[in-house]
Amino acid sequence: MAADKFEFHDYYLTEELLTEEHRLIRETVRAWVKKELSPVIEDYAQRADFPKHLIPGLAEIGAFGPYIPAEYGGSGLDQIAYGIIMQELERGDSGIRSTASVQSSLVMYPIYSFGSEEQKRKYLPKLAKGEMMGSFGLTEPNQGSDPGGMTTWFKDEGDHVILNGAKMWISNAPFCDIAVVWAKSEAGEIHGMVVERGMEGFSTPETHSKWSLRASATGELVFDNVKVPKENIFPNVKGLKGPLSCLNSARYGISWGAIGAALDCYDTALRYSKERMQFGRPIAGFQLQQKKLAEMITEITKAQLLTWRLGVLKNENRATPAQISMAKRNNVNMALEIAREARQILGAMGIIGEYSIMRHMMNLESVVTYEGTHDIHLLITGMDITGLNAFK
Ligand code: TGC
Ligand code: FAD
Repeated sequence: MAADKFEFHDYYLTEELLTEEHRLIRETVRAWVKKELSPVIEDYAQRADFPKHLIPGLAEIGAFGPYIPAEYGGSGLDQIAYGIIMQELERGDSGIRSTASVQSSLVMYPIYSFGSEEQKRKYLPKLAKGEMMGSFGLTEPNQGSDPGGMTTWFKDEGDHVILNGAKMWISNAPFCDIAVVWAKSEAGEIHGMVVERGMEGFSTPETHSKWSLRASATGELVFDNVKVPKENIFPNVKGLKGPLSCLNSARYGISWGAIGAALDCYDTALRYSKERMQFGRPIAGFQLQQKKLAEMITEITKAQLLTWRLGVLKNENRATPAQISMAKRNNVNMALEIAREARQILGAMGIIGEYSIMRHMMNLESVVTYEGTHDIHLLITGMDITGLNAFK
């Protein structure tokens, strides 16, 4: 990949809305991405390999559980800081942001919010340090947008349960040490539990041949009569609202992350268009290219403002799930459209790995689907504004 020349674009001076601490975090993560991630990411994506050696560095910059209190190993930061970290990581690659989102919002968050004191002390400090990596199993082969119909189930056997079923499309599964798994009791109630690698009957086969998120490891979680101690079940939640609450946190982070991918595509296209000469002048001087670039920065600016406001509401515990859906849907779609337009500005050069645009575009095809598809988030907004449920 060509040298990382990324420059941040902040048309409405949103940096002024941040605290000194936020800016410091931004600089730290940005510098780490330039030094550690950018030089290797294209090679890992081309080989469809996850750069595992980056895990300690991610932990060091505080990418795992930034808003988890320090007593459990987190950094005790606010929600805007979490968003900034996700944005800077996704500026580098959505797959790396995915690893951090899953670890923070889908593994540490439920353990912190729904776990017993023993579970918190056992898992959270190691997860924060990257000494233990987690995955989150909600989706199944036959249940994607409709997770309430899951068939993974467990049977009560006194001091333990016996877990059977399978989860599919699970980020981090192939290398995870633990999995937060959502399954139904014999009574049909959804519960969450921590399944540990090494438990007999638990396997995590990798999913191959992805054209998207190639530098992120995706796989299945298969449970064949797995004996899970009852102390691994979350005591403080039951029902679909358990996993859906985790999604609120992850979707919020993605709404920031997608801006990072969009900024990287815009920045690359802007620089290229000023350098690339055709018909005796830089292509940036042609009105059609200016239209593309002007629309890109307009959409990025709108997304930056939307997301900053959402962060303030989240800090005040006032962000609703429907507001989060709106931001996830808008920002990921915005980033995907910018990636497509930016690719065209680079002409043929846009299709090769020397530039990051095509990788971002392919990654965003997963981001627009996972954590609730584009259509599902539209229906959540529709339900919120009309009071009518289009799902049932
Ligand atoms: P519904 O009957 O509406 O709700 C069931 C219960 O859940 C509550 N609830 C929520 N609670 C917290 N946060 C939310 N966002 C919530 N949405 C609903 C609801 O109040 C109710 O509570 P209660 O107490 O009455 O029982 O549920 P439904 O079955 O009709 O489904 C609604 C729907 C379609 C919106 C929901 O299921 C949905 O969001 N589907 C999309 C599935 C999804 O997003 N899957 C993501 C899997 S994880 C993933 O993709 C990780 S990618 C990671 C990476 O690499 O970054
Ligand atoms: P489906 O639900 O089958 O949907 C197919 C199409 O139908 C979509 O366009 C959808 O919008 C549309 N549709 C569905 N229902 C409706 C409706 N009611 N009205 C209108 N249209 C509808 N899951 C996890 O649990 N953990 C993970 O870590 C995880 N990581 C992932 C990583 C990757 C790379 C990918 C691609 C997925 C991951 N997922 C994960 C799964 C992801 O959350 C699901 O793919 C997603 O929720 C959609 O489910 P589905 O693919 O089964 O699509």
